Amino acid sequence: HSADAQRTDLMTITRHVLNEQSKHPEARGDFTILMSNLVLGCKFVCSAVNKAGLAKLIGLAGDTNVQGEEQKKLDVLSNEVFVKALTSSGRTCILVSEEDEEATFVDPSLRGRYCVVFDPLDGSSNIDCGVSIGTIFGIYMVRDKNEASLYDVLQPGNQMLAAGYCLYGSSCMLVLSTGSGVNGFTLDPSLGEFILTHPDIKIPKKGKIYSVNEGNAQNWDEPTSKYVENCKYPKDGSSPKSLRYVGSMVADVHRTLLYGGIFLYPADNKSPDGKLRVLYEVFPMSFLMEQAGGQAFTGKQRALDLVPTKIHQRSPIFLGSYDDVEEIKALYVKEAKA
Ligand code: P6P
Repeated sequence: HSADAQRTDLMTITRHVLNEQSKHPEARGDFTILMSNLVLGCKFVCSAVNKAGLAKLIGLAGDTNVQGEEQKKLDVLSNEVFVKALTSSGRTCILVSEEDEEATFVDPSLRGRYCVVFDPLDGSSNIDCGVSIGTIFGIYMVRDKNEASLYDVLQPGNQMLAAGYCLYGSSCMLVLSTGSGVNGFTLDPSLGEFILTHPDIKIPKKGKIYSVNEGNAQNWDEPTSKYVENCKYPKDGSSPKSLRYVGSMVADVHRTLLYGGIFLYPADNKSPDGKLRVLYEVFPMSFLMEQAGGQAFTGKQRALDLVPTKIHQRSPIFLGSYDDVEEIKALYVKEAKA
């Protein structure tokens, strides 16, 4: 295309998902409807997050706002918006949210074939200081919507049909994979549309950045300690890696995806399963990394092969550039054999 033609050939996320759907002749458009409701939720959260600071400024936050309503915390508000948007889509059956202790089983009259696991506003403790935050989601197909049970969401990540995140940062970016590669869409606020800006994202095979909370170093196990040591004092004479750690998973993973490198949230002797949640943090980000040519490892196995037994279960996670994860994997494998 000429640049001009490209500019007028708007590839919105809806059009992109429709194109993807046309590759599945049996598809009935349900996934497209599901995605458009998920996207609506992201647009709402993007707008609410951008106003949050202002809301605080004009005193809307805290006890009551000008309508005298109780000002909800952003993560509670975001969760309500996603639950309502997904339920009313008529395409979902079970919802698992970081904000809700129990899974939501959609009323049978409104049930569809998809199960959505999500963190509506991950990293929300960072809002007040203006650090980027995000929504993370994964999508499973229910076996039988009339016999829906927790079993349908206690599935390994390798059963996910799609996964993605929305980053609320300097721009609002939705990164999505439906199983054939990873694509990035940027919200154009003047159109209210997510436009394809990063087609077919591939993570560099090896990176120069490691991303971990060094404050936990005294609690790390041997393989993680050795790996991080080698990032800082390379034995092969190569230059040390840079440390970049935002403390907001979506921001750290997005940078890793685009620039390469490795993101680590290891187990430590205080939290043997690490901190990040399997269903709606570890699986979606691992799915995206593999689709982009990277990999994701728990310290024991390929992350997507892990079979969860509880919906809020945690797991250690090492994800990012293929070669970087391969290095730490070798250290864990060696320890397992010792
Ligand atoms: P720590 C944010 O609270 C979060 O859930 C993730 O977004 C982030 O990667 C992680 O926790 C940061 O945890 O222990 O390094 O502050």
